Amino acid sequence: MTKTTPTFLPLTHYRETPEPEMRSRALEFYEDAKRRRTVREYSDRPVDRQVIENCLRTAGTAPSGANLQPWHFVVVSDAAVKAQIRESAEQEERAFYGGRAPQEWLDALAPLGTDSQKPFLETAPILIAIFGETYGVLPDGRKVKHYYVQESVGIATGILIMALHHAGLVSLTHTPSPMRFLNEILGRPSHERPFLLLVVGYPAKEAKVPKIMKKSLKEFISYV
Ligand code: IYR
Repeated sequence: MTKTTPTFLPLTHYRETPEPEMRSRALEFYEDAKRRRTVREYSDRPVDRQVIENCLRTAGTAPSGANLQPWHFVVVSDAAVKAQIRESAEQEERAFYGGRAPQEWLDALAPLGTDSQKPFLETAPILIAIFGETYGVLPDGRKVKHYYVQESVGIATGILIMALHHAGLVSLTHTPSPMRFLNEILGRPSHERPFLLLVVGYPAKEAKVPKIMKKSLKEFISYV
């Protein structure tokens, strides 16, 4: 057992925002966030690697259980690897849409118009496979247990989605199930669990999105 004594630093990076500015910033951020749409039709236009890396740096600022940062992101742009991922994902999706999914689930998905075909897995320039690490491995090989992996990776992924949107890209959270094939294709160890596959790029010229609604505030908050 090793116990590290904490070191504290002054909170020099905090900037106080005057309330009127705070109000406009909050509103402007919301106005921008609500323009974001999940996109399933992609252009093959390449995206700048520096942009992707800065968005990933942003994701890496996420809070996490004991600050252990239990995530790993694989940035896939290789056409052959994307083709392999598409092949495996569509195999699972055919099973899902062809009987594995209960009717209730299929009914819930109906407004999105999805099916087992996932051409975007090849068309989009970038797939980011996001893994949650159940434990970390120190340079000497010792294992360090991770905590709140799902929560931590979920938060990092949410921040990544907003960073990509902020940069001017679109994305799709794709979760073929099961997703273990990602470990094999991408050579990741089995203590890394695939969390989701984020499809990233520019929308196709004629991209369409389903007509769906977000809940209004009063439907999802309450005060005490
Ligand atoms: N993974 C399938 C099904 C699917 C499930 C949910 I929950 C969605 O929000 C969307 C799709 C697919 O990608 O088609």
